[in-house]
Amino acid sequence: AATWGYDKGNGPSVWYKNFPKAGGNRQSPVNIDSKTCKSHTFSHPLKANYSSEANMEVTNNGFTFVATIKGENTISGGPLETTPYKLHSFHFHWGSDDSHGSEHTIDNKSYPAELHLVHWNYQKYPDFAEAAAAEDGLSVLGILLKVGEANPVLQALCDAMDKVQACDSKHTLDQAFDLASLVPEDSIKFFTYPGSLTTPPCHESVTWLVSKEMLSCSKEQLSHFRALIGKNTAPLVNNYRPVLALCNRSVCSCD
Ligand code: BO1
Ligand code: ZN
Repeated sequence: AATWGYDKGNGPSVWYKNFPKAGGNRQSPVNIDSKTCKSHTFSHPLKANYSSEANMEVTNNGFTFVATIKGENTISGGPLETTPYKLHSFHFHWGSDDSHGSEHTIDNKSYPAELHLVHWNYQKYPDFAEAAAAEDGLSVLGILLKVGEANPVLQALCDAMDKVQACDSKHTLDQAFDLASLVPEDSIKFFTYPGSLTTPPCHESVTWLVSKEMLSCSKEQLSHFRALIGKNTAPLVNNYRPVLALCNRSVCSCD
């Protein structure tokens, strides 16, 4: 049996038994209280320097839908200052209906899904796995999905999801994927706090960046996420970790 998952016997509430870091005090996700977080102005604006990815490979690994990135795409500014972090992969978390599915919540409100663009401090840690365990190793840009208009950039991914409905299947996109259209143009307005991987081993290695701008996604598009099959032949849904205590941390609001 899998050592972790999102089911009753192996879900977030018991992860700490096999992955003790999950019981730490720098864990993610958290609720972001937009009214009480402190505003902060960093010296450099947060900017993603993304381009288009040819032959992007996507996988249904039974836990999520993940795209692995070969090209050089970086993010810097904000709490990362002038250190570029390189895009390694992106994936999503989602629910079984529109009322839940995001990992972060804003003012205690959940959204139907959340995109995670995972970057690593590649100049300091050439190996991603090493970065994933280092306190300044990773920075994840989280973008909440809200129900609304169908999103053309997400549609390319929804079409790719249909090719990897089976657990542990892969597909290579035959059209270049425009990574830049996933993220807000120019400077990104965001919340930031120090946190962790939201899945085991829950390393406390992530500078979290949660975009204030959301992506819109139609109900029809969300149905493609929920049609993916998970490890146990059941639909892959509710692959999110509920929020954890902020403990001795604060969230900064940055425009
Ligand atoms: S997330 O963005 O916090 N949901 C997140 C969670 C896990 C990973 C990246 C981002 N990556 C994991 C890999 C594992 C590996 C671990 C440590 O990093 O999926 O295979 O063991 O390197
Ligand atoms: Zn994630």
